[in-house]
Amino acid sequence: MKLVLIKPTIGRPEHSLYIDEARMEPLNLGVLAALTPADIDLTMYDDRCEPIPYHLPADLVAMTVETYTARRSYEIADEYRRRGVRVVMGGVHPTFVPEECAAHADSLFIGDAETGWAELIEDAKRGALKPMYKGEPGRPQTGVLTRRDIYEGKGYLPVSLMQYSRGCRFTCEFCAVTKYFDRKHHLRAIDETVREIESQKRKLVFFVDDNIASNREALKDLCRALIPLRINWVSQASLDITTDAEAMKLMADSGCLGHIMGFESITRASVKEARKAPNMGKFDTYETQIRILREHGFQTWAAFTLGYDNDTVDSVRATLDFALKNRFTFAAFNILMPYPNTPFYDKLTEQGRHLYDGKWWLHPQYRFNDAAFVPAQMTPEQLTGVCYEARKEFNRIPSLLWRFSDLKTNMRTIRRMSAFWQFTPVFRREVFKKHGMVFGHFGHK
Ligand code: B12
Ligand code: SF4
Repeated sequence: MKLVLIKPTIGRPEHSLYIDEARMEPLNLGVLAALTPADIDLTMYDDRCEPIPYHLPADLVAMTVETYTARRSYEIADEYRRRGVRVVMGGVHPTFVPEECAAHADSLFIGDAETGWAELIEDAKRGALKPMYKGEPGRPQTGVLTRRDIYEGKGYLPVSLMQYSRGCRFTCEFCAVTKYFDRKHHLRAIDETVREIESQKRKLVFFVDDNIASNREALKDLCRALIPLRINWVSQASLDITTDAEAMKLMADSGCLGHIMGFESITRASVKEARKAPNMGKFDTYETQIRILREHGFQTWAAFTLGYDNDTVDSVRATLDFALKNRFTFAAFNILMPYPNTPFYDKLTEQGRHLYDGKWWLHPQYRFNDAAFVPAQMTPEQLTGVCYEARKEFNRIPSLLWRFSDLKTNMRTIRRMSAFWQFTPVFRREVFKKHGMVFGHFGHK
């Protein structure tokens, strides 16, 4: 049986083609490949950087689908199915809105693939696919190493993606992770995580854990195991970890360069509205947390979500000033987005504040980075505009140089300097390329 794995792209700019220069290895497809029995002939296509060769033989197509890539996924699936090829979809979007995806797939996979994928493959071989399979969210990759051979030649950023844990104990209102993992945090065995690092050549690792700081003791155990490996690593961590001096030191000692950290908002009222518990401790507009991060030399990617009921055009501009003042290595000025099956989505439904019929990801008029709901103190256009303005200002060349010249973080060591120049300009370019993108390749239809 010939199995084709596909990572769909989001879409394309209004009048040109699009290649995602910041593309990273699709870990879920490497895991899926590893879980696939050895007698299956498999290939992976990444729609972010190569055309899908529909004409080549395929018996089963398996796609990973997020809300942002749903529209494009349906286009690809429809084309394969028109040619008589069976399609299965899995990932966060099919798990949350199966009824929508079912119209474009022969079979859906709900939840994590570790349990259930082998059964699906067996059924596919016999020509007896069931309409739906369910895998329980749980420990990542028990006994399985990611198949990295499928990434070769695809031009991914030079960083190896892997996972130590899944899920998060917090319940932020906008986050899709809480419902998916039901607030549970699942750990991969440390020796298997170490084996995964040793099984590949790169010395820079991105642990794509939803929140690597969700279980502090487990994080410390990981750091202790990483120290002898002499790698550098980055991940995603909640800000409350700065209150744990031992964890901070262990992270620094084990080669951590920094994290993507959800600051979300610089006003306490909005942090409360977001139910962002890890940011709610002593609220001195993050002065203490940022000081501690800087003392450890962390290169922080600050993530903001903008458009809370307390937010105004001026508060978004103040967020930009805050990000520049603190010279973050990178900052994402994301508009608060209603992802399906989140408490934020349900709140907007109750309040009748959705735009684009509540399905922005399918709407032909919706463009990447547009507000998809009616904010309380701005028009949707104002929110879209001021967030774009913040991205533009933050990414101006003088701002890039100002951020780089921080002796405590980006200029602290040669390794950090090179990490800054290797990644920040690419992310910066993508911000502009992605802005206003049409979803799918035939977005106007
Ligand atoms: C790492 C990561 C990133 C990386 C991307 C890395 C890469 N390879 O490109 C970075 C930081 C760049 C990123 C960017 C963004 N991300 Co992101 N990201 C993640 C994160 C934390 C982990 C994903 C991961 O690799 N997990 C490890 C793999 C092994 O697990 P998995 O993907 O869940 O796959 C398992 C199952 O879902 C299932 N499965 C998945 N696909 C399939 C397919 C089949 C056929 C089957 C059978 C099973 C199956 O089996 C897998 C193994 O168990 C997730 C959170 C999450 N838990 O999903 C958010 C997440 C996917 N991201 C999200 C978002 C919103 C974004 C952004 C849009 C943010 C922004 N505003 O810019 C961007 C753009 C995304 C894009 N499509 O271009 C949201 C998506 C919400 C949604 N409803 O779709 C998530 C869920 C985070 C959240 N808190 O809500 N992201
Ligand atoms: S801390 Fe991060 S991963 Fe955890 S629920 Fe909040 S946004 Fe999601």
